[in-house]
Amino acid sequence: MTDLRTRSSEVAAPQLEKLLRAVRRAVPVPFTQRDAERALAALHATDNLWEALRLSHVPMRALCAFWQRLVHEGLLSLKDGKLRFTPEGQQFVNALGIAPVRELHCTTCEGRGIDYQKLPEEVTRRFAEICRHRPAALQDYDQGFVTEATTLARIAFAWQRGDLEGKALIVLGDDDLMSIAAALTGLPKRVLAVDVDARLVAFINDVARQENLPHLEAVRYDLRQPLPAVWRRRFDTFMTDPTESLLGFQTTILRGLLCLRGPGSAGYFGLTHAESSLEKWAQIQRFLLDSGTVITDLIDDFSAYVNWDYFATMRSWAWLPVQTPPDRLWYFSALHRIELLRPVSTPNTAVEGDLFNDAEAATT
Ligand code: SPD
Repeated sequence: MTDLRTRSSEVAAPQLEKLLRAVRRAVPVPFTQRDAERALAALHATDNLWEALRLSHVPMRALCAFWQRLVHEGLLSLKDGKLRFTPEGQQFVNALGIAPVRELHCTTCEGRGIDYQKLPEEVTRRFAEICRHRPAALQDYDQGFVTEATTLARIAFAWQRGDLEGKALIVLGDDDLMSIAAALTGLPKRVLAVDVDARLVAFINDVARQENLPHLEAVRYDLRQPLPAVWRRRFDTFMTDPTESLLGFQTTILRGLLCLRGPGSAGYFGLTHAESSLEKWAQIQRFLLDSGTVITDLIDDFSAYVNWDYFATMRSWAWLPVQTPPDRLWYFSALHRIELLRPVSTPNTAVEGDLFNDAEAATT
């Protein structure tokens, strides 16, 4: 006997196929059936656009095209800036058997698996005070810094993994002020921050002087240029949070790898779903393996980003079905730790081209 649910899923499955084809025609970004299911599950859980973005774990460009398509098909309404299923849309997700996204992570550590409050209280207090005067995020360099809790949690995590205490740390691009948080612990024997942004270099060096952190230094450096010989194979650990065009990402990681002493050294970076499809994640994972590293840790949604004030000029603003300013944290990234297995043999040449944009870039 064919029940109502079976009959409606016979209609819904081809309708989903049609939606997938339309999105794939509209944008040059991978969009899988599972992406569509994740996006529907998020809309099942919230009617807030920014919350739905966070929960979907789908590249923003494809997600926005999907939302537009749902509206076009009469499955989603946009009344009062809210994304709500129409009765037909509700029937559609029910027929597909899609459950709402569930958030079951630990509320104490916010799902990071690390308690940054175990850092000395003085570190968190001084870091909070320093951050009050930090430079604003600049769109030119795709800056967008993480919450203070995130930076401290990254440092606590690296400490736990043995990548901080007595080690030499380099931070490539440091609007998150990881170098300062690391130096405040007094654990690393050396902390060097390199950044193209002269404001950040001056800020970090001022903090080093004012806070009496003699092992902390910042130097202006453009990652497009070959890595200076004085930094090659001099560090045990690198940390970075690269822009996510494939070229920008690979350039940053390759410079980081060149800094490492050799096998056993470690690197940390973040990667989002908002600007990187799982196809890009796969490309990056292949690149990491081919570069002689292995991923030892991957914690999704570890890093939460403070809303930058250039949201209305980022390229994804025009894609949104409703132009409503972010009213909560929505941009998150997965913390990755990699460890070097073999000596680094990558070339150290200058890089040309657009480091900030590829088809999936959304917040540049
Ligand atoms: N454009 C604002 C956000 C930029 C953040 N860049 C780092 C992304 C995580 N790898």
